[in-house]
Amino acid sequence: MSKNISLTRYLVEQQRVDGHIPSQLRLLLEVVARACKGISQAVNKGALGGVLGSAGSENVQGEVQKKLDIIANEVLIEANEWGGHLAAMASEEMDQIYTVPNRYPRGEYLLLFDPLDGSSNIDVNVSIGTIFSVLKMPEDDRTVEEHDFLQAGAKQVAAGYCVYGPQTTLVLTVGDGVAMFTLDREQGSFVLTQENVRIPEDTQEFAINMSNMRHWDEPVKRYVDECLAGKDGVRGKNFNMRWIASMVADVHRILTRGGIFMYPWDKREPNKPGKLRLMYEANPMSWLIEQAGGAATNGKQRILDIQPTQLHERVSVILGSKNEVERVTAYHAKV
Ligand code: AHM
Ligand code: MG
Repeated sequence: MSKNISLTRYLVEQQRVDGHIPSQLRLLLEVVARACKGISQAVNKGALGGVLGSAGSENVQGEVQKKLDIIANEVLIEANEWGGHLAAMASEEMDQIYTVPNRYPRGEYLLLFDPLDGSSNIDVNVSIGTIFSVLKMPEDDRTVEEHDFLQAGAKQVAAGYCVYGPQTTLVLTVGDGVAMFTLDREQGSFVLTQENVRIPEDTQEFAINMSNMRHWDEPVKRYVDECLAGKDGVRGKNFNMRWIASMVADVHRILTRGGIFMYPWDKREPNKPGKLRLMYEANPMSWLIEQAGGAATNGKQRILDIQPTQLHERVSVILGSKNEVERVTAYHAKV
């Protein structure tokens, strides 16, 4: 790989290759990346910036908002509302969609995000991140409504995340494989550090919150029991376990060295399909994983084929190395 390809250059080249991405989408991705740089700075300051701790409010899902959740949400909105590339935005931290104000030109894209995923890790200095998904507005020239966002993940035109860890890394797909960019703080720009990311089809590493084991459904229990049995069990090999409790960090590890991540439906709240949100967590991550040769299902079907019915809809998530995801999915079919 030639050295020092900035995100800007990568996107310009994507635009030139058969017009792979239109200029408005290029602008949108540049703006999202700029917002992520701003969020990264706030995250890095931590206690020095007075940004840690609770904001004393709750979001639409009844979860306590941290100060950084709200700051990250504002940074993304302020960066994106005036550029003319968007029609509307939706966020984990906002009950309703946010339509671009009339005083700004309106574009053809819809942007969804979880401004700061892994909120429980903010105050303890563990990796967190921003997840985003881009859709096209189905029709121009009318008021944007919530149902315009309710498109299956297969319709995404771009998706990615930015992980704020020991390094700040932006990971992106526009449907042409997965590329990773590391923030060079001296240059102030994201630099391409890995192209054509591939996930190994097999793995010996699984990620799940084991404290929920007693609530799991039979197929998930069977899969994890078999992993735990190790070399002496039916799988004939030992498995390792990781759980960071930040989906961005767990997915980043899987894109880097393989693995399987599960946040399945469980019996704690049987009426909820899962904990994670379909539109701004599961869909973008599933597309990245598929673009890197992995798989993502809810145990029964491909996540990207699910037709959403609500903006903040939840979903059961099983994603990562292809053969392992297919195995857990097959266990569900046998129930
Ligand atoms: P959040 O968007 O409120 O941060 O919640 C999503 C996070 C995921 O990043 C992570 O995989 C999961 O919640 C962790 O849940 P748990 O605390 O049950 O382990
Ligand atoms: Mg989240």
